[in-house]
Order: sequence, then C-alpha cells, then structure tokens
Amino acid sequence: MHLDHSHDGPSAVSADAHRPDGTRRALRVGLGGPVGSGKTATVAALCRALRDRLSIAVVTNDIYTREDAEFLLRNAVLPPERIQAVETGACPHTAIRDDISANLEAVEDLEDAVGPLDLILVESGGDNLTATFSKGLVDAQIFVIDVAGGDDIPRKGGPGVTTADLLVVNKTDLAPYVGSDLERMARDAKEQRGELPVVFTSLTGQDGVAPVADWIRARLADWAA
Ligand SMILES: Nc1nc2c(ncn2[C@@H]2O[C@H](COP(=O)(O)OP(=O)(O)OP(=O)(O)O)[C@@H](O)[C@H]2O)c(=O)[nH]1
Ligand SMILES: [Mg+2]
Repeated sequence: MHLDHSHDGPSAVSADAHRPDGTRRALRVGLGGPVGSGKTATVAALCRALRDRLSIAVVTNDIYTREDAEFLLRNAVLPPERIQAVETGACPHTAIRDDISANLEAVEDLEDAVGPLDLILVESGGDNLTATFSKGLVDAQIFVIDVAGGDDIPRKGGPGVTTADLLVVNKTDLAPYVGSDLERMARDAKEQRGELPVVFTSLTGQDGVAPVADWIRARLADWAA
C-alpha cells in the first residue's frame, strides 16, 4: 500500500487543454471511492443522462478483471468502442496516481479513435479513503461513498472525502435500513470540506444521478470557457 502522496505523475498532457492538432481535448473526470459504493452505477447513469447532448467515453480500472467495463457494455450505456478497460494489478490507486501511463494511454487512444470527445469518465478500482487521482490524469475528481458503508465516513475524512472536487454520498435509499443519519453525514462532510460541494444520490430512483450530471455540466461550461 502506497502512502506517499507526493507523486503527482507527469502533467504535460493534462496541463495542456489542447491536442496536438489544436482541437480542445475532452474534460477528464475521475471517479474514485471505496469498493462497491456505486462508482460504476454512477458512470452508467451519467452516460445515460448526458450521452444525447455530449460525446462521451469511459475508462474503467479493475484490479484483475474487466468487470466494470463489461457491466457498462452489457447495459449498452455507450457504444463498445467508447469504453476501455485498464487492468491495474494489485494496487488500484497506483494506476490513477503514481504510474498513470496506462490510463493516459487509454484516454488518448479513445480521443484518437472516437474523438472529438467532450467528456472522458475515468473510474478507479474500488479502494479505500486515501485514493485520489493524479492531476496529470484528470481535471476534476468525484469521490463516491455510500450510506451503507457507515455514516461516520465523512467524519473520518481522508483525502478523498476532504479534497475531491465533488463528494457523492450514494444509496440514500438504504439509509433507513442501515440506520445511517444523512443529516449527520451532511454536517460532517461540510466540516471536512468547507465550501467544496456534496450531493446525496440514490441511483435506484428515476433521474437519481441528476445532481452529479448538473455538476458535470457546470464543469464542462467552465472547461469550454
Ligand atoms: N440500493 C442501492 N444500490 C445501489 C445504488 N447504487 C449502486 N447500487 C448497487 O451497489 C452495488 C455496487 O455498485 P457498483 O456501481 O458496482 O459499485 P462500484 O463502486 O463501481 O464497485 P467497485 O468497482 O467494485 O469498487 C451494485 O449492486 C449496485 O446495483 C443506490 O443508489 N442504491
Ligand atoms: Mg465499479
């Protein structure tokens, strides 16, 4: 397990918002968070919500398998050529923070193959509360936790909870069953994050991903400007 957060990887590619041919490259948004919190479900719902208006591609990171990519393919959230899987081996956050080369290659391949793209979503392998993306790989990051993981997760902090550009607290539909106090989670998250935004989602309902989709639209407007 790497605890050193000092490596931020090469930033040459993402520091430049343009591709070699002068066109603007896609906004890259990373989704990280603990195992099973709903990252793939969020990616799938975002694709459905945004794909009619935006050109989107997805990179998934799994430890030993291509399961997340296969879920997205089975559910036909995007055409298959817009989904790429990276197998990360034992340590998922290494591939998004310390050695981002396989992920950078995947995003660049996607832009070459199906671009121009507006948005590339990069899902990290499920990890722990310390997982964050290199700024050399993504322009913004979303950290997805869920109410079933315990309502003390926002209080525990960690770089994902405290520094992600957007904190998503997912599976609010399960709160009554697991005894999670959503107001407490909101209060603790505010304390850890100050002005950084927090949204609560339930992906079982119609349009449950709307707060995340709205946030991405706002980031895209900033990116285009
Ligand atoms: N009840 C409920 N279940 C959800 C919600 N979002 C996701 N799930 C379920 O939670 C399980 C895990 O969701 P995934 O999207 O695979 O989670 P993940 O974070 O991608 O998991 P890893 O990639 O393995 O870390 C699946 O069975 C989803 O259907 C939600 O809002 N409510
Ligand atoms: Mg997943």
